[in-house]
Amino acid sequence: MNAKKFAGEKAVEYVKDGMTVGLGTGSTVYWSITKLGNLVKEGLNIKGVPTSKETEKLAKELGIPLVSMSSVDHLDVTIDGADEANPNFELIKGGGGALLREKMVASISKQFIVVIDESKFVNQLGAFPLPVEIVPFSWETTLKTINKLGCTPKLRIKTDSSPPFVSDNENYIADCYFENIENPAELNLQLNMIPGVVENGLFINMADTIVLGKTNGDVTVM
Ligand code: ABF
Repeated sequence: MNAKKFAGEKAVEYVKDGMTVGLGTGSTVYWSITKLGNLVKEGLNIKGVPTSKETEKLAKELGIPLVSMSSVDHLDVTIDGADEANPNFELIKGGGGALLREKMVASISKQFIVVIDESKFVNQLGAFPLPVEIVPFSWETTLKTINKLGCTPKLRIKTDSSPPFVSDNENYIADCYFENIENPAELNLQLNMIPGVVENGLFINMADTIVLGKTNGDVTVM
């Protein structure tokens, strides 16, 4: 059974008529967006703010009305996935390369709902390599500086060729192998102080609700 589908669809219960909704990126929030598309066809009145070109395309295909983030002061709710989440509701995001826009959208949302399957819920962050968005200029220098924080940073390349992966914002992504992240809040600040780093995938004090789906159909809301 599809744990991601259970979690994604459950989160839609928090979306009410007239809301402006941040639409995340990834295969779990896909189910939220798909359900929202069906509800829009049945008359639900929402405005969506996509967190990536991938999500913008999906939302348009489903007929969800979209507005630009700059046209609103805040969002009523954002639903998005995560690569890891711990009991403090600290997240690693960015496996899909959309972390910058995801963090910006989440930052102006009254409620930020994270949808995950149980494999993503961990005691300590870090087994998943931390995505960090960096500018292309002298990326090698930036990786060397990131390395001094105690990780092995690797430039993300396209799976089918050698050129670097390029984000929606025309930047590169470094996947940083920490193994264990003892103090995510401190690391978040340290990374963003590095010249050349645009944003990192640690989401600290941002998630309000975690919806966790299990393969047996159980859904836990935290
Ligand atoms: C997105 O959701 C990314 O930040 C994160 O990498 C991804 C999780 O992917 P999935 O839901 O497909 O497991 O927001």
